[in-house]
Amino acid sequence: MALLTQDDLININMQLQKADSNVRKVTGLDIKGVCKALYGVPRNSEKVGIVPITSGNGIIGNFSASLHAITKYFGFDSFVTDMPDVSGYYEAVRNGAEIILMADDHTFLAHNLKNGKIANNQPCTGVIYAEIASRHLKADSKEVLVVGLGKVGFPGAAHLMNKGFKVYGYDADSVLLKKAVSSLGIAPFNLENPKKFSIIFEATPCANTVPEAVISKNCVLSTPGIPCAISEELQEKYNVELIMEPLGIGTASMLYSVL
Ligand code: NAI
Ligand code: 2YC
Ligand code: MG
Repeated sequence: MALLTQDDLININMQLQKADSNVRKVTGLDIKGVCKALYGVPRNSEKVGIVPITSGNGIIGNFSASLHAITKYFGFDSFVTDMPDVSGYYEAVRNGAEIILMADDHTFLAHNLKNGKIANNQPCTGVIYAEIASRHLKADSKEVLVVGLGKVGFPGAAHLMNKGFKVYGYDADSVLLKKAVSSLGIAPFNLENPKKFSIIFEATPCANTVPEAVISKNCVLSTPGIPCAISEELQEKYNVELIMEPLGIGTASMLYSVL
């Protein structure tokens, strides 16, 4: 399980504003607009209770504070409970939370107590980063390369297939690649016989997973993956539009999906 670090989350507001500006440039919509396109326009904005969780590796510095800043950035009334875990959950409900946000080392969820809807960060992140990539205004075709077909990448690839894109996929784990080919109908991408793409979606916990041979000028690389999938040098050389942010875009997708 690739966990965030306190350093990944430094100045989340600045990271979110920069990412929002890049999303607008690439798609013509801001992150909120992409969420509305995916999930519909919300009738109201629920009160969000953020509950720190101490299990496993424990509290991650800046995590709850980042969720507080992210929920406010997207216009939600939110608070972080004083207590963690069960006591924090009780405190959140007693203080009027309608949506609970909390994460252990394996699952980061949003649960709407009013309508019963529940969201998991991994598929919600894959879907929104894939949606952003699919809305690249200057894409030269409907072909997309997906690198990483795990808990985030597989749902993202499925979303792109559902939108009628020609999906080429690659994963270092051949079992996962075979599963995505057989269940989604994606084309296995052969790194030995590369081609250029104007839309790339990456979701791996490794650096340098996107080879230069597949990068076209002004392409969009939409990647929740940490660390970044390409070097700054390649990003500059091909003027790559990079959509990358450690927590906020995925959290927005979770919240809108349970409204
Ligand atoms: P996962 O472990 O389920 O999937 C990662 C996949 O990448 C695996 O199938 C693995 O075989 C593949 N992979 C690893 N190295 C590769 C390489 N060199 N080339 C091709 N494939 C390779 O992990 P998960 O949960 O899908 O997360 C992926 C990344 O996204 C992690 O870095 C995680 O921290 C990050 N993440 C970021 C979020 C955000 O909001 N920015 C939210 C959730 C996850
Ligand atoms: O501070 C806390 O409440 C911790 N229990 C939070 C643990 C989050 C662990 N998950 C992750 O770091 C990644 C994030 C990208 C979101 C999903 N998994
Ligand atoms: Mg994100």
